[in-house]
Amino acid sequence: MKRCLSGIKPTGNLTLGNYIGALREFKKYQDEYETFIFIADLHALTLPIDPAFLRSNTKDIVAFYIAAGLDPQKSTIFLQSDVSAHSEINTILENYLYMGELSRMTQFKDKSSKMKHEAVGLGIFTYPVLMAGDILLYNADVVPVGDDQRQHVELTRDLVHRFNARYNKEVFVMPQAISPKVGARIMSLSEPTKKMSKSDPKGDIFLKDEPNIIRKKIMSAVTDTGNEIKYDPVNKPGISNLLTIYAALSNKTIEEAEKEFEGMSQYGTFKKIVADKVLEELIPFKQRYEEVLKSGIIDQVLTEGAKRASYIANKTLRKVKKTVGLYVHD
Ligand code: AQP
Repeated sequence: MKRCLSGIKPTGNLTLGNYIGALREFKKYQDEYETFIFIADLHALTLPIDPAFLRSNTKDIVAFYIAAGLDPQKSTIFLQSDVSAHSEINTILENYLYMGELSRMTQFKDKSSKMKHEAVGLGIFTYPVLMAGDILLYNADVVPVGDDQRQHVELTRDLVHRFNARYNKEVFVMPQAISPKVGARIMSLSEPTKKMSKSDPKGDIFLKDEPNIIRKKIMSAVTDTGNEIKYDPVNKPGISNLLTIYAALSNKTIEEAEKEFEGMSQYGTFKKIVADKVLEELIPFKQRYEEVLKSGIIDQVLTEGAKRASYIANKTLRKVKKTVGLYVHD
């Protein structure tokens, strides 16, 4: 059976972007692939974060995974920090990626440009190495991600070519990034030329927001001065973003969604329909999330998940150690 792996880092409250670009997609794979979905908690340390928030947000994400339809019997749900092989393989793989390529990563450039040079942690620079290890430990064939993470999966592919060629054998499986056709990059509602992001929240819809807040945010989303509901990300980024959200949640193409609003000349009416669609999806989702939290199953899911994930990850780690010449003994 082919493998699927993905994760979310608990850096902030999850957004509608995380939901449409990633979370909502995961359950589609669990019947066809052996699926590993983790909480990238070590990655969350790459930016300053309050320890109590990190802990509670980690639990929240497990509950969100289950609420989004991941079945812990079918999918392995685990914490990155519970599987020490992630840190171990990171130490090895650091030697196979280069400073030049890491410094060209968009996420590193974006995040580090907002910090004082002296305060840019090493972890944010080497983030793609840890992420490559996450993927390669499980020999993942497919990696469902939103647009912003595709570059890191591409770098992992470069690493696989480099590593397998150096040792002249297929040590690692070549992973493939897959993103939803509609909604791989949801933009901020207040600055629709910027990605909706959980660690830099501007114009975000949070999955934990109350329905009245979500409606208010959508009704006050930035749009342009025209009145046509048309997909035109350059000239109408706000309307295009709302149209994308609507299309993604309705399982429609952008063209189908556009057709639905043909002739409508009131942005207010359009926004109300988008808000209804978002709430139709998020209200029951949040109820399921609350039920999961109440059910008290989270620790058990993570304990089981860590066992299953460690077994696979340690097997790969052992193979990698042998390949590079480390002395592996029983
Ligand atoms: N705006 C978005 N639209 C579509 N997909 C998105 N994703 C993130 N933002 C959007 C996808 O969500 C998954 C989890 O993301 P992550 O935790 O690995 O962090 P990220 O990609 O860096 O996303 P954020 O929310 O912007 O987090 P921070 O602010 O911590 O960096 C990924 O598959 C991502 O593509």
